[in-house]
Amino acid sequence: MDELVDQIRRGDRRSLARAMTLVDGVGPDVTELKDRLRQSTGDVPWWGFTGPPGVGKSTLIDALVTLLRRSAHRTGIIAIDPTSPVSGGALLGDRVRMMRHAVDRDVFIRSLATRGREGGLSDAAVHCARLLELASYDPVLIETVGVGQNEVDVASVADVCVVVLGPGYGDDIQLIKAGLLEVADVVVVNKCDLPEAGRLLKEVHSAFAGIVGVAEASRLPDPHTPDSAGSDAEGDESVSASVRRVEVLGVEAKSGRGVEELLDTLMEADRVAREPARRQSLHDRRVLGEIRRSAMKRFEESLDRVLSNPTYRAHVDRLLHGECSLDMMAGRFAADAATELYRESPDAGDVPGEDSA
Ligand SMILES: Nc1nc2c(ncn2[C@@H]2O[C@H](COP(=O)(O)OP(=O)(O)O)[C@@H](O)[C@H]2O)c(=O)[nH]1
Ligand SMILES: [Mg+2]
Repeated sequence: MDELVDQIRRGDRRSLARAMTLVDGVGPDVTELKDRLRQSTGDVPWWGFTGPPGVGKSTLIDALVTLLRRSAHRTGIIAIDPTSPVSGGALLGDRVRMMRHAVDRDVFIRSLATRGREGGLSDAAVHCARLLELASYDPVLIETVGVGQNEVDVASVADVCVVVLGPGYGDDIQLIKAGLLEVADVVVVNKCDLPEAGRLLKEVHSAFAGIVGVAEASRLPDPHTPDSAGSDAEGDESVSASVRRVEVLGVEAKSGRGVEELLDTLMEADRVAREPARRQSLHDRRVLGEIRRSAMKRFEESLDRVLSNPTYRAHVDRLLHGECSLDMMAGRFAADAATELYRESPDAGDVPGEDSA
């Protein structure tokens, strides 16, 4: 384990690739590796790119990586596709689009498929991103499909979140606004070479740009306000902890037009994300997300076991005969599931630093 970690730190790509396969699995060794990763990373902001399939995320990332390489940034990329199996078409497409970087030793691209993964995606992305960070890739870019109601919740593990839209892809601004505004730092309208893009960019501008009243529903509070959208720095103090400014940019990923401006914006957001207090809160959020996902998984498994127990037949009858409310019954099952969990792992009460009640 120590040797593997050392080799990754020294930049050995094969060890890195092997570790990425490892963290995708389970077992005591893997748990130890994951714990090590969690303890030795958290300094590098991760940039998330999300948007509908075909909007040009991979092309955009490719263009950004070209610029990042010019300024000697070693860049790690995780490309996630919720529909295709690992060897499938879309991921292959991503690889092809980023192929010119594939031979670059200072660029590392990892594809993750979500099929058959059942919610483990955020964790898989987190572990892989940490591995990239351990191998001194900075920044780490995560590409993920999704817009609106997004069950692939990878945007929530990114520290800098870019939503990519384009003509014909995600024109339903209201839906997008509802689903992603609270996580977006930057909204990019791609394919501005196409005539229909103008109208979309206008719409997006009026829906998103300069918004400073966005509640950070899914993020920990912070005074994150990149200020290149025109306001003076003096306004920053007055912005409360629960609001944030969303940048809007139009680009042509294919030709590279506008990508430099986007990179400037991202670099500024990255700089803000590195400020110690902000860094701490982002890292806490990430780790809390891990704890939550793991706890929920255990609870759901326990609840399923409890619900499948035949002795609960009688309780169902009581509910059907109106002898108790659904709330009462659900509370009872939930409590039983929690009790079962506690029985299975009594040491869960012995988390260091906890006072027992
Ligand atoms: N016209 C135009 N097409 C683009 C642009 N950027 C990407 N594309 C094309 O859009 C398609 C999907 O791109 P891709 O990067 O794979 O999208 P992803 O699914 O979001 O990763 C490809 O055929 C790209 O060549 C652009 O700026 N203008
Ligand atoms: Mg792609």
